[in-house]
This record gives sequence, structure tokens and C-alpha cells, in this order.
Amino acid sequence: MIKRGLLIILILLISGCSYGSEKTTQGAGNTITIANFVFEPSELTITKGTAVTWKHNDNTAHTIVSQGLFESKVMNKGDEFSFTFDKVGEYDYHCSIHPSMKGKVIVQ
Ligand SMILES: [Cu+2]
Repeated sequence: MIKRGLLIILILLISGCSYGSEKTTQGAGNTITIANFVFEPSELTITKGTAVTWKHNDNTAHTIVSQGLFESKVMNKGDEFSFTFDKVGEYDYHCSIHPSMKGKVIVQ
């Protein structure tokens, strides 16, 4: 009786864990918000093949430029920009209007 109970608890724990991690990889964690002249988070680590979405939530127009990789249009509040990172590496990007605005995406 006790053994069977333990087994059921173990199965519940294992299935609960795998369900949890699945949610994490598919859910949040690949969105960067632009607000108050800051990319948040300024450094984001993702796995290869993940699409990152920048959400503009500032009263000032901004762009997202990674030299030789991508360049967004001039974005205003409510705009979004997405890019899928297919290669492992570290990618610096910045706002071409405000060069002090910088961020980094680390692809593993
Ligand atoms: Cu800017």
C-alpha cells in the first residue's frame, strides 16, 4: 500500500515537472520591452531557433538594429518587432536614434 502510494506521488511529481518546464520554454522569456529609453531585459538568453519579440511601450520612437543581422523600422508605442535567432552566438543591438540604448541577445 505504501509503495503504491509513493509510486503515484512520484508519477505526479514527474509529470508535473515536465509539464512545468514545457510551459516555461514556450511562454514568456523571449519578449523584450522598450520603455523609458531602456531595453528590458537588456540581456536575454535564449535557445537557437527562438523568435524574440520587442514590444515598444515608450512615448519616444526607437529602432532596433543589430549590425548585419536585422534592422527594424522606426517604432512607436504599441509596435512590435520580431526576429528569429537561428545561430548560436552573442548579438549586440542598439537603437539607431539613441546610440546609448543597447541590448544583447545570447543564443545557446
Ligand atoms: Cu531610441
